[in-house]
Amino acid sequence: KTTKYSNKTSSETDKNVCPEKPKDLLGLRLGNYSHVTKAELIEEFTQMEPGGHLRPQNCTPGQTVAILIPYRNRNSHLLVLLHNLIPFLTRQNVDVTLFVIEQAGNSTFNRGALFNVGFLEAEKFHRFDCYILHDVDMIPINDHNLYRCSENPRHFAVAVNKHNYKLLYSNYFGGVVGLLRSQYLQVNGNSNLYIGWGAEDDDLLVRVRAKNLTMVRYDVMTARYDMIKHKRDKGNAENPLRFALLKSAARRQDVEGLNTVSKHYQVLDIKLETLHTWITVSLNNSG
Ligand code: NAG
Repeated sequence: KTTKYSNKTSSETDKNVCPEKPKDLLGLRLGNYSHVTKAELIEEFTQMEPGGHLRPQNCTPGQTVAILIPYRNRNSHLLVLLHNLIPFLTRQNVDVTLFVIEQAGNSTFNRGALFNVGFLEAEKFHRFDCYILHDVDMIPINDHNLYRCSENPRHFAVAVNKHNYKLLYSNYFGGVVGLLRSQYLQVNGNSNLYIGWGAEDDDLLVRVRAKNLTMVRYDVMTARYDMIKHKRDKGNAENPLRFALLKSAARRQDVEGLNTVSKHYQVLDIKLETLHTWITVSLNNSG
């Protein structure tokens, strides 16, 4: 089996186009949080093609989607995410490739830069139509929360159990968001300057709005997530500079982001595995 991406849009192919909304979606359901091993997932998900590519067998979706998952040392969370996400995406008829972007070493975690790296590295495989930026601990629990991109960037993780399934604050843009490829380029991706925890997601929303895009959301019933409980990660301390950085978000937007990330990273390894494409990068946070 080899991974194949169609280079035609669905309207150009004679194969039947997938319906925008599949009929057999489950709606709100319970997540599966049982312990699972990678071997068990590989055995269960025979529909996966190398590199973590999944696509419907009987129709062609209108978009190709890449899900980018920044990662370090959270194996059990990743396995639970995949255990839930792969069946969810299968039911949603998504043509999707899963990318894990692992920050190597002990340097402080930089979520924004990892998304930029994921975008650039994913583009070397395929120009995906839609990029979904996904935390490793966010489990979507309603199938109607369709993983596709639209005219405006979407905030997917609206209602999270940790916050009683309510929106945390009106400008919250964290957890899971989706942008068309063209939108990610337009906003110049994420900032690379947020080292440690906090506010890189707020910065992304500033960038979105500064380019006259609006954030869109589904309702709190649809856009529901369970967050896997965990303690603050080592190597991801709260960033004390985040408030100051956030103030200059719009000013920095065009000179710092996707267009400057290449000087911050080095790819150490890329593996096309069954469940995902795994990209290990070393980040040089000082550049
Ligand atoms: C906010 C953070 C944001 C984070 C959210 C949920 C700031 C300025 N923003 O307070 O990055 O996603 O909490 O944990 O710290």
